[in-house]
Amino acid sequence: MITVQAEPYEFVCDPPGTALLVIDMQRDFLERGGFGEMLGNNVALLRHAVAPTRKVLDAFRARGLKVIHTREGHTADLSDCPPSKRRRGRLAKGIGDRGPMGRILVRGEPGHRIIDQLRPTSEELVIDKPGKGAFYATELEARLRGLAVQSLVVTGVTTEVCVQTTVREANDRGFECLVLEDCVASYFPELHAAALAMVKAQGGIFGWVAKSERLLRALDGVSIVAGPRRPRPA
Ligand code: C5J
Repeated sequence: MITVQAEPYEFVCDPPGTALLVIDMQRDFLERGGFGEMLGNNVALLRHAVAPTRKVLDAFRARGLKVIHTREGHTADLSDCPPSKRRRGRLAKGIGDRGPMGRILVRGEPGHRIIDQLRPTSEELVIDKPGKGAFYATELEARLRGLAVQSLVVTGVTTEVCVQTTVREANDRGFECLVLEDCVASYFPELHAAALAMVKAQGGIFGWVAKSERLLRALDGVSIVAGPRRPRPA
C-alpha cells in the first residue's frame, strides 16, 4: 500500500490494483486545427499538463504498473455520434467534417491520435469512447474488473468535461479516484478549479486531488511490480 498526501485527506492505494488513466490527450484537443479549436478554444492552455503527465507515465511504466489511455472519437460513419452532439455549438466545422488534421473527432484520423509525448506503448490499453465519460459505451469497466483494479490515478483533458464525467462514473461504480491537479487541464481555468473543488468537497464526494509530485514521492519506495503485459481482448 502507498499513501499519497492528498485532499481532502490521504489517498491510500495498492499499486498493483491501481491504474493510471490518461484521458483524451489527443491532437484534436491539444493541437491547432482540431475539435478543441473548432469549438473556439485556445488549445495552448492545455499544454502545461503534458510534462507532468509524462513524468507520472514514466513512473508507472518503470514499475510495470497499469496504464490505460482513452480517446474520444467516432466511427467513420458517425453512427455512434448522437445528432445532438453534432449539432451542438452550431459550428462552421464540427464532428465528421474535414479539418487540417483530417476528419474532426473521427477514429483513425490524424487529429484523433494521442500526442507524441504521451503515445501509448503496444502493451498499454487504449479505450475508444464516443462520449465524454470513459465508461459510457466502452469496455472500460469490464477491463478494470478483469485487471483487479480498484483505484484510478486520473490525468488528461479537459478537467470539467471528460475528466470530471469519468471520475463521476468511476465513483458510482466503486472505484477510488485520485485526480492529479497538474496533470489535468481545461480551456477555462475557472472551470478547472471548480471541477477539482467539486471532486474533493464534502469529504471527497467523488474522490481525491493531489499534485503529481505527491504521488511520485509515494511511488519512490515501490519497486517493479510486474513486467509489462500486452492487453488481452476483453
Ligand atoms: C471535450 C474532452 N472537452 N475530452 N472533450 O469535448 O474533455
